[in-house]
Amino acid sequence: MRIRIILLTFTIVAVVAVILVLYSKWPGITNFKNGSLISFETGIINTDKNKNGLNQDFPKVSVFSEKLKVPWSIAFLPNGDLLVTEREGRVRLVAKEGQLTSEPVAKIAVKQTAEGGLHGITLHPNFAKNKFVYLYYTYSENGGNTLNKVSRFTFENNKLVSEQVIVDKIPGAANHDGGRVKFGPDGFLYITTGDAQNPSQAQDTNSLAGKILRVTDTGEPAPGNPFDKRTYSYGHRNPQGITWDKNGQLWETEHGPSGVETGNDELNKIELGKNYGWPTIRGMEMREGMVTPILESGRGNTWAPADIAYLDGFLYFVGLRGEALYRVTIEKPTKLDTFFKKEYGRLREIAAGSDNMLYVTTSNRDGRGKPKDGDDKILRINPNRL
Ligand SMILES: [Ca+2]
Repeated sequence: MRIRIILLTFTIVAVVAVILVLYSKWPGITNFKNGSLISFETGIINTDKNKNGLNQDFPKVSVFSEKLKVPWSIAFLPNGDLLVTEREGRVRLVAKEGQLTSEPVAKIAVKQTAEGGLHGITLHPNFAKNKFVYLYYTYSENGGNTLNKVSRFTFENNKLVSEQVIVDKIPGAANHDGGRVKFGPDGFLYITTGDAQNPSQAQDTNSLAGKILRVTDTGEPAPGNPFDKRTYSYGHRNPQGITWDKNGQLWETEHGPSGVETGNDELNKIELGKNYGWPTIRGMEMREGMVTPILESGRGNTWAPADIAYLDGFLYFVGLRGEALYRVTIEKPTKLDTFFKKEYGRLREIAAGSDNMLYVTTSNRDGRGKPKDGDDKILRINPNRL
């Protein structure tokens, strides 16, 4: 009898120990804090605190949503849901808890090229009243040429309807199609355009290529623009990210040369009417009348920076070929911190949510990456835990 009790006790202790060890290593469970259970798979946190959008208990990184295909850009709806563009031409709805709605909000007839397709998305500053959503995408007039346009849609009953083109005939190509659209603190729409593989266009202030454009919400040149055109700044190769800091300063990320001259990716401080030098100067080269970047990746080193976001004194941007999250402070933007190098593959979009978390998309299904299980994903990153 006594031996049986000892054996039974021993067995129970062993089983409990095995369960505890397995539980601590289980990938679906990353954190217990304040009695809340956080699931790595869904990113859902079982606590009331996230309802007020100020929860700091999120893990360092969790998968917020998955099974997207080349998510290019995110816009947060007022209710916390997300609109996400997929490069093939779909706009998807992702609920604020991370569930992807199977039926797309819109299917856009894009021209897909190596880099072209459906790119940026942004909401009108007065979206709550007018329901306007803006998209940037690549198209063709006759099947042969490649161009880009920005259109305004109305969001109704979970669909995008009533397309109105506001800027078209932006030069396009297989590569260097720009594509970020965001409204600035001045209420005007900023549009990044690539040089469309024709570098000299970036220096022509009459061309829409290789620019940051600034337009009204109907696509007219914004009052106060230099050159009386849509051009806001010029001499850009392929700007992929823009954001404003707390002082209203505009920052931009831009791809440097590829191929044998690869590297020299740029972080620029953008000012009205300035020339950012492409293709005349590269890296930290200086030339009268041209602006040298604040920071660059160096010859032979690639970030391939996509979008950039500002949060709490920091600029965060993500790298495609660099496969990392990068961070600088706006006080000293020359010191670069690098996170998640090669952990999640190619990263394209980064947006700060109203919960002060960073939402980052992978781009491993774009033909240049190695897809992992569940790709492409939206990762939720807690900046307080970096
Ligand atoms: Ca430059």
